[in-house]
Amino acid sequence: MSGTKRYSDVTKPLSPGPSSIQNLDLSEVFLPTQNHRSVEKKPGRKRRLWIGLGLVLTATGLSLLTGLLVWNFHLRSNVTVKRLYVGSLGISDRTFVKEYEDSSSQEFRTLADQVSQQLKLIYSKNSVLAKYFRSSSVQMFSEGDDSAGVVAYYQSEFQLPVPQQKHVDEAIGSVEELSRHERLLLRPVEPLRVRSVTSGALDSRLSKSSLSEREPINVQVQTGGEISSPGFPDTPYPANMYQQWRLRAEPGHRIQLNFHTLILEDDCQQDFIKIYDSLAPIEPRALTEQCGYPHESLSFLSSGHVMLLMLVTNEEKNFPGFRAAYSQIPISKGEGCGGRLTADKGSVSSPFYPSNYPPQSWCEWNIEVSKEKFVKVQFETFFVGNESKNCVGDYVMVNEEKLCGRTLKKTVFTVQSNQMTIRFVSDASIVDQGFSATYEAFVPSDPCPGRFQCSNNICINSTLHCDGWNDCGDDSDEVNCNCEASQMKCKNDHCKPKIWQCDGVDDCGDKTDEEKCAGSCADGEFSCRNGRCISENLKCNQHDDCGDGSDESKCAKSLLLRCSDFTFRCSDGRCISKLNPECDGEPDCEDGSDESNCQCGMPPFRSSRIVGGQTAREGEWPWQVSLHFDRSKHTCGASVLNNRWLLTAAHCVQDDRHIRYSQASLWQAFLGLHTQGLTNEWTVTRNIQQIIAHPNYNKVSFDNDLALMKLDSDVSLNQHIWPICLPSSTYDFPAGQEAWITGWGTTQEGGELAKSLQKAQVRIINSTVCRGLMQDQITDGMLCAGVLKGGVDACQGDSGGPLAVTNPSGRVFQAGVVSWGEGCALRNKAGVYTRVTKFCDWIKQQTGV
Ligand code: 4AZ
Repeated sequence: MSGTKRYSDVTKPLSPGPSSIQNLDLSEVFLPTQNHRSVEKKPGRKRRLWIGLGLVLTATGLSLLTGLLVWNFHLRSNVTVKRLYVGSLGISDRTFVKEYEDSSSQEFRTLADQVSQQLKLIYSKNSVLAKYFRSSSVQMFSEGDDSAGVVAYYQSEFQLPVPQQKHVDEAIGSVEELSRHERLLLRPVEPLRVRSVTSGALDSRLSKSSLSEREPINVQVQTGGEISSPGFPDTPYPANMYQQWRLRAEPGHRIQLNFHTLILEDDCQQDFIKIYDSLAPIEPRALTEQCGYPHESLSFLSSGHVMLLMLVTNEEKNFPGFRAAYSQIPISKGEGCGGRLTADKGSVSSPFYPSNYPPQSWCEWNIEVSKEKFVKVQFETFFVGNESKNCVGDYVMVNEEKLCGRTLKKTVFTVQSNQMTIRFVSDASIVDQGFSATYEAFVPSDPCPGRFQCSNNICINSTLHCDGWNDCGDDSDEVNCNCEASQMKCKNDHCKPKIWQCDGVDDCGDKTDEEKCAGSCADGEFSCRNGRCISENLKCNQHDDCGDGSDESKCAKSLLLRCSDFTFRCSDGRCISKLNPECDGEPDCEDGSDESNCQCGMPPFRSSRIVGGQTAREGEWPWQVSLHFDRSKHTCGASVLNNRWLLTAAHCVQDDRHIRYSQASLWQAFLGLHTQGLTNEWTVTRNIQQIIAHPNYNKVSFDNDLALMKLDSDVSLNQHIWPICLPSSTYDFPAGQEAWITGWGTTQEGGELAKSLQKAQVRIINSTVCRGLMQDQITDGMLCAGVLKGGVDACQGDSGGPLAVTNPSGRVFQAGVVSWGEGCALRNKAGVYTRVTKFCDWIKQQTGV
């Protein structure tokens, strides 16, 4: 099989050539100038001469421009370009023989010839295609999906005028339809029974003349294995190249391709991978395109027994590349997709969830619950195709309602009957992660037995009703409440815990909980971070009225300011007023230093026990580390700072009377781990070479509870092992902000360690409020977070792990290190964390991170 050729958009200038600009007849365009002059007032002689000269020049310019436009139009409409279309043609009345794999065999050439003639005949049925078609060549054959038949992969060349490109693309698109109706096309030579034809224009980025195409790599998938980009993991991938991996499984199977690592340049115009549900890069069969460091599920499935992976790189900035594992899965009839469900409660999800669903899937679940009940379904996650009016492409159908897009406005759907049909359909291209949902039967008179029903039909625990939190998502659990003694009533009738009053966070939503506070600013005033009050009108006026830049920190434009504790310092030493400018996707410093060093904090998956938490998804927290002591069990958590350094708590590495916790050689770090005791291909274990506990760690107060661990050798970063971003010392984590804690700590005080990594959401708590809650034990180096109504917290064994906050551009920063607390998850108690921003300089000094 020969590889695909280079695809130059060869331009063929017909007439006129560029020299004809000079040949344009300019004489008549001078006329208006002369006419014009005759109606003018009489200026002086010299002035007249200048005006005349000016007019002549203007007219010449105009005529040249007109000439150019005419020439350009004329030329463009006559220039023809070569356009290549890649396609596949299924033949049902041939049986695949080994010789078809050898392009020099007689059998290959005979069938290739027949296919080319067949294509010519197909194109001849369409006037547009017939006019511009030049030739076809067959690149390879594969066996048909169900072992019967043969699939030919070909390339057809068309020579067409530029303006016709769109029409030809459309006509090519219609070939699929055309061939569907006319099965026996070839006459007078031996006819081929054509089962299907699919084709599309070649991706234009493959036409760059600088690209060097490598020999395609053929991969037999049967026994499973791994593929990786050239040079991985030791050197970056080569520049300017185009490599194909052609994966083939046994007929009757599909291929699963799981990326362990995928790190390319951010710009898909430069470097990218593309996966096709075919052996050739046929655009209507493209499943995905990826570049940068993707955050989505990187597990892909084909519909049949072939798949193509393509890597294209350009000359600059080469990154590590990828490593992916492949395997084959038998295609069975049911495949766990669809069926009859008769239980009163259950769950459904798209095929292979949380992997991306395969193309051309069709599943139908028929739910039938007890006669006197109705059914409701709640979607937990929903990533199904693009949102469009009629959901063309991939969709979910709940009874007659079609759903598509990448989150739903409504998540609960109810039917007033005991039957519900859920259908999932995916088309032939571009796949996504799919959906997961739970369904439940309910008695019509009591839709949420024992629970509270929100206006959006979600049922929540009754204890969450009127607790100050918007648990329904539409606030319906927080309206019309009778406030308890421990709560205050906001003007908008919401009840909020009294301890949230005057904590600097607008908990009510109408600021009533922040009014009439000692030292608070009056109405119409802005409260600066340094405590000053200034008029609201002075905000964002390009002047530092607060004196700490905070009145200019959330404005469209950032100011260059005198440096203070609240201003970000660029590498060039200058300070800017924008709050948290680092890694927010916008260069703010003149030297761009706020956006350098930003290859951190991107979790690979979009996220939809610790106490009160839930099991994390595998790979969701790639910076989370499990520290094992004395080769026994999990003892503390830590976070990945780079390929050599971890951050943990100093109290984890303090000797006690019997045990030398400070001895590096007794510790082991597990990176990329999800379940304790279950290491897999993603997990990396390292011994610890060095431990640096903070020199001012205070055993009594837990002040400065921070330590660094150096691994005994570098780890290679990948989708399962990735550093979290360290904030600069001026980074602001305001009270009320949502944060995540993760770890394998006990799921209740004095309980058992968790087996799988747990995650839980907490909120940053104002330090003044926290001092009140924690008997004044909170120092400037500590940060409080938690859920004051109780039930959610870090606990024993979570120590050393990160308190993580996502910035608006999706990067995750480490706000704290799990340090201490009074018990775990108690009501009106906070979890206490080491405040990372206080220790940036120390960390940098010790590790260079
Ligand atoms: C611990 O012992 C621990 N509730 C960590 C955090 C908290 C309590 C205990 C916070 O590692």
